[in-house]
Amino acid sequence: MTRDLTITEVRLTPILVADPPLLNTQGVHQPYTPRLVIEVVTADGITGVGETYGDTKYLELARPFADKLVGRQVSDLNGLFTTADEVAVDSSRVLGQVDVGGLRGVQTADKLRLSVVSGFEVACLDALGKALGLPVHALLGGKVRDAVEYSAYLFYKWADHPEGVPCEKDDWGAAVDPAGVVEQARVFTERYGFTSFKLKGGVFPPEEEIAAVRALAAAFPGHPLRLDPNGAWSVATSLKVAEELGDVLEYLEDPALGTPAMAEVAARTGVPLATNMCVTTFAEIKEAFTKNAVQVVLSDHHYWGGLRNTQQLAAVCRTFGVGVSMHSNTHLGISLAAMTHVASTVPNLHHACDSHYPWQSEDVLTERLTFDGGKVAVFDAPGLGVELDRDRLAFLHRRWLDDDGTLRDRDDAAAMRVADPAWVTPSVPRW
Ligand code: GKR
Ligand code: MG
Repeated sequence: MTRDLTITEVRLTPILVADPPLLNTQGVHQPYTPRLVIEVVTADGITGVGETYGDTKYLELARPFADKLVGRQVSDLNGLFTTADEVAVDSSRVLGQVDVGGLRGVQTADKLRLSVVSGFEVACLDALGKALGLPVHALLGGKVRDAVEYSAYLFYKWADHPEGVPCEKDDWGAAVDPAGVVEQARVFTERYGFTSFKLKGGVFPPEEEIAAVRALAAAFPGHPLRLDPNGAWSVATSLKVAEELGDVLEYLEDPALGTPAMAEVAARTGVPLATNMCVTTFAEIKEAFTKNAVQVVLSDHHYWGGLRNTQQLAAVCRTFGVGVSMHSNTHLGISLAAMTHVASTVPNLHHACDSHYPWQSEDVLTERLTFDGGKVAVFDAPGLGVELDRDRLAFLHRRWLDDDGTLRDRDDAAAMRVADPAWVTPSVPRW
């Protein structure tokens, strides 16, 4: 039977999803975080779904991009990139790594475009898979594993958002010291069966975070541990932490900011360094690999431009003997499904991937994805294997519509200022 794969409609639904008060070096998560749900509809009435960042700067690009896709084929994945190049990026959105104070590296025009393209690529793959009766992993060449392992993503955390701030309650409690971090890790293992742990650091002075990782090592002997301060430390501090935790760390993630600093650290420690901050684009690979600055690159399919670019990154890493795994930001089940499909196809994936998903109590799917023994089973149903819950989507969109604009752009420093009016984004290195 011949299918008509022409895109006849693209629907964009910005939403706000509940987020607990998770701490990082820049501040604290807002009570709600923006995401964008993308739907592409084909002439045959098949709908594919994708998800990406929902802040204004992404919506600004997604809207004109969506208009350009009507009339094109969902199978024309390469065309997504050339079409995206036609969308103008406001120059005020383009920032360097240090200026942006962001947690995801430089913000070039291309990277902003790729972050948008990724959500559409996933939606097109979902639609194409449904049309052909094939799972997304089959469209990517086929899975090489039946389940993908994830790590418990531990955060320092307040029990609640600041008083008076409208929010959804969570049942995780506080974690602001080693005992709290170990307790959080226990809950993660009980609920999801994770066996490796990543602690988001850069929040407290390094000695306190070293103590937390030591406490984790004592509570979970032999389990892989990682610490990620998002580039908050100097080279000297990074080396000190590496020395003190070298016997228990699987890797240190972005201890210092930028490739030159990471290269200095890497040259003087045997602890592997991972990054989702200094290698976030293909253009950044050459310098980082030549300087041997990183031993593991954490792809985020959102800003790397999708699932096929993630496979290409994995191939480059394999060529240079650099490890590859996956980073995560706040995301929902559509993205977890997409991550799982692509991760299932990467032969050289030797580290558990990160996922924020357990922190998200809300989703836009009829059925949440589940972790069994810390793993997500790879779906074999056509497309991504997930189904959109339209009522939930409408509810979360209504929240976005009702917002006065303050939550439509993620701003961890602004959220911190609600509790501490004197808070300014710390300069780097912080310690
Ligand atoms: O959600 O606070 C957070 C994280 O710090 C996130 O924004 C980072 O992008 O998870 C990330 C990381 O590994 O750096
Ligand atoms: Mg990181």
